[in-house]
Amino acid sequence: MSDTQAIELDAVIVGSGMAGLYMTKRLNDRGMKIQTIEAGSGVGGAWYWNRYPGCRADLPIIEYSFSFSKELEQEWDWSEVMAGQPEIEKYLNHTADRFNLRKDIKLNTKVTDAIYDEAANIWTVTTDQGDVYKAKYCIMATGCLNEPNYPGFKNADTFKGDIYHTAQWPREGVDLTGKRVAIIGCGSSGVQAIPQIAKQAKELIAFQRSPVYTFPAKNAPMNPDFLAQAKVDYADIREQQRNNEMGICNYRGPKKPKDPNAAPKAKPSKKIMDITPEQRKQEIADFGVNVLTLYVDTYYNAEANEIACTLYREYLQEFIGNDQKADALSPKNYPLHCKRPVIDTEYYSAFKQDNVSIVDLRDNAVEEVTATGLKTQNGEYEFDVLVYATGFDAMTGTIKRLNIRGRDNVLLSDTWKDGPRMYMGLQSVGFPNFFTVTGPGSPSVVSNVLHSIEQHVEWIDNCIAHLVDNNVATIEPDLEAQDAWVEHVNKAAEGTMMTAPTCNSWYLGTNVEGKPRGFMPYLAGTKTYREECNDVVSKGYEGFTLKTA
Ligand code: N01
Repeated sequence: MSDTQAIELDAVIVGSGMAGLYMTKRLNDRGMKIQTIEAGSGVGGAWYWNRYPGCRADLPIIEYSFSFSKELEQEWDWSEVMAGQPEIEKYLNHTADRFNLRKDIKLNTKVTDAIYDEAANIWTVTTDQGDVYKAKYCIMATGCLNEPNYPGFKNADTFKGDIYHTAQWPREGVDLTGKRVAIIGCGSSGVQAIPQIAKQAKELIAFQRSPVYTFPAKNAPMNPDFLAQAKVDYADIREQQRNNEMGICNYRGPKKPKDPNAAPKAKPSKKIMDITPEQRKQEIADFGVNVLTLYVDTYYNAEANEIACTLYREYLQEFIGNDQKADALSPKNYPLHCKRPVIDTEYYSAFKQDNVSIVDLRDNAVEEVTATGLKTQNGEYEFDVLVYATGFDAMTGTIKRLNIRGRDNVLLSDTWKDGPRMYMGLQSVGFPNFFTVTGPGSPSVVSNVLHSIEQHVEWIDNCIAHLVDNNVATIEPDLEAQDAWVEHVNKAAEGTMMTAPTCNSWYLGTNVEGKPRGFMPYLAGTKTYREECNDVVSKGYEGFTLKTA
């Protein structure tokens, strides 16, 4: 398509998940000429793609919902405490309709290139449908968990049965009734899918390389009185979320007046090292196994962590009863709190079913895929359906696969070859007027991500308004500020279990072969981060260079 056919815009937004929808609304409200481009056939991003059985939120939905519209808060009724994927997808579609966003969203379209022309100060964005857009601003709202990760097993394409990835589950669903199913992986996706698949399949074999520490989700149907009260309390709930470093306030309903005669309520200890072995067991008995996540010392003290891990394995052994299964399901060799927390609904119960078995890959690696199943070092397994629950090339995967070229035709993926480099997770040096919502170096996935999305979208929107109002042509970070920020992000994660030498995770990029190891999100907390972002603005966009037209 020649330049004469290019569509001129103020901004291109890539993606129509939670971030893309809200970004579209904000720029729309400003009267900007925009185009949002979406690869899927519907809006919703992660909640559009991840439609595997059992997929649901892992935070209370009252807090994992948009806060930007009081009307939306009041008119939407949630049916569960942690809503499932269909309900969240419906909510996001409602949001798109409610705010008239669809007119700006082009579905079934993938961005292929985004190239900056310095002389014209314009981004040219092209798509696989032959569209060419020319825009002053380019905003990546592509999410942190978008690019599916497939293990590079030998002969992967020789399998004759059906193959699915949890992150690309067919829209029409899959009937697994009576099938022999294999599932590889046990992160949040595998842990949610296994109990549901176990209900349908004739046989389910779970192949696990790093069994998880997982805790009961405690999901339940939404109590209508609780929801009604939450609607009354929303302003307060949001305020409390803003004052919490995770963007979560654990709303429990209205505060009840204290009974002066009531006995003081027992609380678990703060540190596992402060209590005796007997007290530890007693606290698990009193408060449930979730208590292990409450001991603060387990997050940074290796000895405290190992005590918690041992207690976890004992709890598991007792719950499962079957020695082979308990042993294969027991997380070992890496600390609790290394990977993203996993919560579940009846995950371990599923392994008590006779039709569910587990193959421990720790000393028994996958050798190859065969026409009828999988061959590991110690055995061969046959099945009809292969499900990859093997996660994502997280945080950088999507952006690095695009042909994004900044000043001097420099490829973004080249500048990120040793790990992503961004200032505040918002912008990279060499890519003026190019923003990333919840980019590497921001709290994003180590917080209530929707809370972080809203904060980022609002920051970017206000920034663009500032540029327009002040006749600023470009904004771009300074190299020193970016280097210092990357260092600051690394420091924030130092000494935690998330960067322990025995830890591997998608936060660190070690789940993808060849990806450089480095902790990508910013761990200091969303409240701290918001203050840092506001501080940058109050100091005249400190660390950024703004050039007037
Ligand atoms: O992916 P994961 P996920 N051979 O990377 C295994 C969000 N999410 O899709 O740990 C054998 O966590 C891998 O093993 P290992 C949430 O943020 C949220 O489950 O690398 N196994 C691991 O067990 C979450 O953290 C919800 O040794 C291989 C699994 O595959 C994030 O998405 C629901 C392998 C991948 O686990 C990612 O979760 C779902 C190989 N070659 C997801 N390669 C909510 O609840 C990988 N594995 C909102």
